[in-house]
This record gives sequence, C-alpha cells and structure tokens, in this order.
Amino acid sequence: MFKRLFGVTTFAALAGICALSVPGAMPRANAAAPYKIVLIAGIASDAFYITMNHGAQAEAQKDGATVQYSGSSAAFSPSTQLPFLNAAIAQKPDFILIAPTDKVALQAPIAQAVAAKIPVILVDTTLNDPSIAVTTISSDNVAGGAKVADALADAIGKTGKVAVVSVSPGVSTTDERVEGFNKQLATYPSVKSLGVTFTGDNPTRANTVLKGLVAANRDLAGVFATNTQTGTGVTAASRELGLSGKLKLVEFDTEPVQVEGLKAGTITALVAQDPYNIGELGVRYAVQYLKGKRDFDKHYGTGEAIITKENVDSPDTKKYLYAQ
Ligand code: T6T
Repeated sequence: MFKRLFGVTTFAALAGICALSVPGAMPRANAAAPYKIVLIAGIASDAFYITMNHGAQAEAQKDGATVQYSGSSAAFSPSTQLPFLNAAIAQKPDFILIAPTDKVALQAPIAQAVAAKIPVILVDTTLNDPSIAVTTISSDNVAGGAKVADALADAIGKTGKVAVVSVSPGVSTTDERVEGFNKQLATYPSVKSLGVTFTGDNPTRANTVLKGLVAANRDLAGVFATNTQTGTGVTAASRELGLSGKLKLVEFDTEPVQVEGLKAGTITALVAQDPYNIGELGVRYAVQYLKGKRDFDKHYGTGEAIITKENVDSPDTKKYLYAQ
C-alpha cells in the first residue's frame, strides 16, 4: 500500500550530521531477537503517527522485531503521554522509540528509561538535550516552514496580512516550522504576520481561533496551520465562514481531511512529511543498535514535499499521503 516511490519535488535531503557514541545507554544483557520495541506516539489517533507505525511494523517484520504502538489518543501533551512512557519502562522492552510532546517536560522521564538500560531513539519531535538518545529522526521542519512562507506569500500575491495557528510552545517540530516560516517571510516586505496563536493541538480550538482572527482582521489574506490537528480546525472554519479558496491556507501534513480540503480548493498547499520512513528508520536503527552498532549520526532527516491540487493524484505523491 505504501509504495516507496520518489520523484515528487522534495527539498529536505537525508542528512547525517556527525557520528555519535552514546555513553551509558548499554542495552540490557539479554536483548535478543525477536527484539521488543515500544513506539510511543505524540498522540496515537493522529494519522501522522498511525502512518509512522505502519512503517515501523513493516520494518519490524524484516528485522526480527516486534513493535508495540502506544500513546494517548486523548491529547498531545506531557500529562497524557507520561503514563504511556512509564508503562513502557515498567515493561522493560529492548528499545523505546518516542515522539516527546515537550522538549523540556519529557527530558527527565526519558532519561529514566535510559538509566533503566532501555535505549531510546527520538522520532519526529526531540528534546532540549537529545544526546541521551541513540539518535534522532525527523523531517527538516525549519526548511519546511520556509517553504510554507514561499507558498503562502505566492498565494496572496506577495502582499497582505497573514497569521499562524500552531500547537503549543515547546513542541520542537511546530516551533521549528514557525522559526523557518518567520525567517523566510521576512524576505517579503509587503507581507505582514499577526504572529502565532496556540491551540493545544485541538481542532475545535483551532476552528474558534480562525474565526476570531477573521472577525478581528477582515483583511486577513492567508493562514499557516502548523500540523494536522490545527489544519483540520482552520480548514473547517474557513469553509464555515464561506471563505473557502478566498482565505489562502497552507498547512503542514497530509491527513485525509487535509487532502480533501486541498482537492476542494479550501487549502492552497500542504507540506507533506514522510512518517512512514521515520518509522522504518526508527526500527532499523534500534535493531542495529541492539546488534552492537554504535556509530550513529546525531540526526537523520527524512523527506518532505509540497503537495498541491496539481500533483496530489500523481503516483509519486502517494507515499506522502497519510493513512486513515
Ligand atoms: O505534524 C505532525 C508532527 O510532525 C508534529 O510533531 C505534531 O503534529 C503532527 O503529529 C501532526 O498532528
């Protein structure tokens, strides 16, 4: 189902920064195949992490491992993620893959896993100090944010007022997207940003925020929604306000609801990630570590692509569309 097709214009190359030997995080002596890996999502009901799990499961079958998909479906937050991390540590798996929901709040709890001799790879989001992990795997979120700025400025004719709707401060990925967006937007002197409004990754709150922004700024020309959940709410609000296609939306991710919005013309462009590949690489590197490899790069980057109404149905785009 998930063809490994390339050809879509991608702009984040695979990147290795430098070799890293991870002190102290030796696996427990009895780590043996089938290796037991726990994958802890930021929010388990999210199409991005569901797709990441598909890649992890496919790789596990090849590599003699099992992957237990875990995480809260209630919210994307440290308070809902921590019980799943603590339960995973108590299970004593051979390895944990985790998308930390906050780069500060999850630092000490994840260090507890490492102290319990359970090695960790950070997938998607990261920590303020990722050196406790074997490695980190994610999209190039800063570059992705910059691409959003170009697409949104282009969509509004390089002049006018825009706004950003995001998740929460401390989510490394969406923070980096905004960083890249703001830096690139500064190259468009006639485009002004109202700044960022946070919604806690809650589509209902994102819907209300968008309606408030429009009510207070009748000349609002475009909006950047930094992920699936904020995009879902913003897209629905634009449609409910009768602004579909008039208020230009550029969003991160390609969950099915967003793809529908793209095809309907409510969304101008999507920046797709490759969560399937993040999941594949997470399991591959975990098994390599458990078999003794130590010279991992600090970070591995996965691909991204700009998806538009014109290329959304092309064969090369299929791998960038998230599962239900
Ligand atoms: O955008 C993805 C992910 O990269 C981000 O860290 C959190 O939000 C998503 O999961 C989509 O909801």
